[in-house]
Amino acid sequence: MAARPKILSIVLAGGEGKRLMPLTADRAKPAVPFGGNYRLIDFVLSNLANAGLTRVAVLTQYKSHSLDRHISMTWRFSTLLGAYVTPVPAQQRLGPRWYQGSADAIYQSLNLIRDEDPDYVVVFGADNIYRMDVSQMVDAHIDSGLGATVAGIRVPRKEASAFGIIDAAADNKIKSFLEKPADPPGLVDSPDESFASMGNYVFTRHALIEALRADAENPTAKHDMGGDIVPWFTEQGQAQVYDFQDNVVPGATSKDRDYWRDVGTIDAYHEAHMDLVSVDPEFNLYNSQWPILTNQAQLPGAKFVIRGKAEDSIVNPGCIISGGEVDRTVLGPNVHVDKWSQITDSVLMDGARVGRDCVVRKAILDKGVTVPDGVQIGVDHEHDRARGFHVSSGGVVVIGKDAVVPKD
Ligand code: ADQ
Repeated sequence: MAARPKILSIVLAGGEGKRLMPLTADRAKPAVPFGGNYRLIDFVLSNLANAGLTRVAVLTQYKSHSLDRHISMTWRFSTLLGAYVTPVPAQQRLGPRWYQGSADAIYQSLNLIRDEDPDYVVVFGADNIYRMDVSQMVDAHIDSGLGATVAGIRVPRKEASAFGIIDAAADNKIKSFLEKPADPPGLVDSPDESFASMGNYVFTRHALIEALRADAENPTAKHDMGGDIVPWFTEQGQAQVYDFQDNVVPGATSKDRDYWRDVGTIDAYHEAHMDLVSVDPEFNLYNSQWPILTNQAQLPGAKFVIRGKAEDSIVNPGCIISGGEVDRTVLGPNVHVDKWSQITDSVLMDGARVGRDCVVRKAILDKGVTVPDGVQIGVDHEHDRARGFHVSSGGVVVIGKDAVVPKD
């Protein structure tokens, strides 16, 4: 039997996530809580782990403390089989500079590739919500014999300028790749859609090293995976696309099998939460055949007293709904909602406290936010702005970590 190829996975987790402020005010974007008890990075790490890819380096840079802590407390594989997830902070190994871009992050970490000596390198982003059996993409890469494989998905053309856009031949070979074009081309068979890069790649090791060296020596490069490395492989005729539609994950529903969201903005982040809560959800967190894994706190079950109720909502352990009403909302662990309060279309993170007679509408309350009795949030956006809350273009009100909202 031929030896199995060795694979090292690198997760790019150094993104600043400016558009998610204030949720990223003191944590890296991949550490932003999601879905009540997860962090964004748990989705990619679960996809790798469930696919059997268990040698994983997570490159961190920006405000990485809570990310490092989460990874080291949660992602502990058995070392007996050489499995690991290790956070690798920027170390200035090649001189006194932080990572200039995502490609430079890998270039500055080439020692990891030398040490692990893999045949193939999987490079995935850390900020997306989806399920994917990464091993199927690796197999497609190995079969192609090419240097690079880019995961691709159809997205609405009107949103496509946020992505790398792929034009592929019938045999999946990438003919052109435009990173975030102002006027993205539509697909021939579907002009209102474009074929976007998911920011997930598989490389043959020696080809990746060659591309990173060429990039490091190029004075005009931005040292970006999408902006420089994928176009380099495309020019060499060495890049193919892997269509996400071809990926089959056990237990996926007909609704969520193609689900992939970039939650880079407050509105997208809020919308992705709403995708979790309906009866027949757009994204089903309850697929036990491809579990999304995380670190669960030791807490008692959620409790509902004095006619407190929650509908179309996710309520985590430790919550107490004491007389309040919660609708279309995700409550993280240890949230309390008091009498006569109404919470709708919202996300309340770990430890948030809502007093009596409050209204919270279409809002995101970061960890530990306190809402005193009688306060309204998301009812009058002028008032929300005047109190210093962020209001997104889609009308989502965000209150930063540990804030105590002033009494009206
Ligand atoms: P963006 O998401 O805009 O586009 P980027 O900001 O580079 O690209 O983020 C990609 C990943 O790299 C994220 O997980 C981020 O955390 C991480 N990252 C960013 N800068 C980093 C750094 N200096 N060090 C370490 N990690 C870093 C990319 C592609 C597009 C594609 C979209 C899909 O460039 O082609 O369409 O992802 O979301």
